[in-house]
Amino acid sequence: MNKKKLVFSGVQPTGNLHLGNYLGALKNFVSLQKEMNCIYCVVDLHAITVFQSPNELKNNVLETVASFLATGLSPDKSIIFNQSSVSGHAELAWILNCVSRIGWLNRMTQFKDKAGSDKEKASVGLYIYPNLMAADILLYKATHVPVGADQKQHLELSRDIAQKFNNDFGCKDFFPLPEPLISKNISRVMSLRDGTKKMSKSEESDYSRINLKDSAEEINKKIKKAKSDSEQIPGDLKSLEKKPEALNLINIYSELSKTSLDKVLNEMSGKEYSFLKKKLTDLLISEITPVGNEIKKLLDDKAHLEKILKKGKEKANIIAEENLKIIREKVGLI
Ligand code: AQP
Repeated sequence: MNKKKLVFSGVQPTGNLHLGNYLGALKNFVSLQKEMNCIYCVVDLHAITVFQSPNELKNNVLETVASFLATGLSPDKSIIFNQSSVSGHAELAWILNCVSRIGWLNRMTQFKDKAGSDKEKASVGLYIYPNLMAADILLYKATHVPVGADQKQHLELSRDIAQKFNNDFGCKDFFPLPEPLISKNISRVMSLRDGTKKMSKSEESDYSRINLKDSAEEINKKIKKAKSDSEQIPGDLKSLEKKPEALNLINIYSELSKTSLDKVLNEMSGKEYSFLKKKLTDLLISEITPVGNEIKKLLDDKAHLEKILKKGKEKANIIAEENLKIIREKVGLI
């Protein structure tokens, strides 16, 4: 195991995890735990930047842990815990709020997307969310962060914050500049209804996404209803690029079948989208439904999930406190 490299990533407990979270993040998490020390966090403090019903939030935290385990994360190999249980995240976030610049946050596109047209009514937490994300990563001095492409901008901000901290406090190389690990093939899974928007938990229509807990019947229905194209499948990528929903289906198929995009287009060229949809449905059912069944099984034993969080919290807290002690000294806090 490479001890120098440390992976950190988080997932918000904001509802059912979906195919985007699975292909963009979770699958990467699992393969990384074989090679590096990894810390995976259920980021509940991020979730509350948009109002969450308290009871639902508690359940969603446990469901996110169950999803981690069902996709193959192991508490013996990785540290698995929830963000609010290690108070160092909030403490470092405050310090970094004072390092990060308003101009930097003003450029964050996720805030613009999530706050919508009435930005005055968005929570302050939603605005400074990227500073908390920087704190999550830097608290452990993580070197690598597996994320979907949607988080690339936030990660660049984390690097800027790390660099400014190192400069401001005269401690070159204290915080490593974290590297994003973004899946090369499919970094952004798009909505099944609108190929220009990413697949998301908070999108109103359940038909826009494949949830990890969807039954075979639901997957079948959603793929049948997914927007595609009335023309036949083209043989070249250029023509597909003008049809984002069709391209999204092909991309998902290519990823799940572990076949290059060129090969898939060769195979599918001239065929109707119904042909692709049938094959994609079969692949999704065989890969996703076992994960969903495992999540449901794990949720039957909530005490076990809570125990995993508690153990993870203890391990995470040791690293966090060790680093925070030095950070406080560097900033001049007694
Ligand atoms: N559509 C996606 N394609 C690829 N990767 C994705 N991720 C999320 N959606 C896609 C990646 O999954 C990890 C966890 O994301 P998150 O749940 O913490 O937050 P998010 O990116 O805001 O995801 P959602 O589904 O859109 O949640 P809501 O609707 O609650 O905001 C991240 O690594 C993310 O990149």
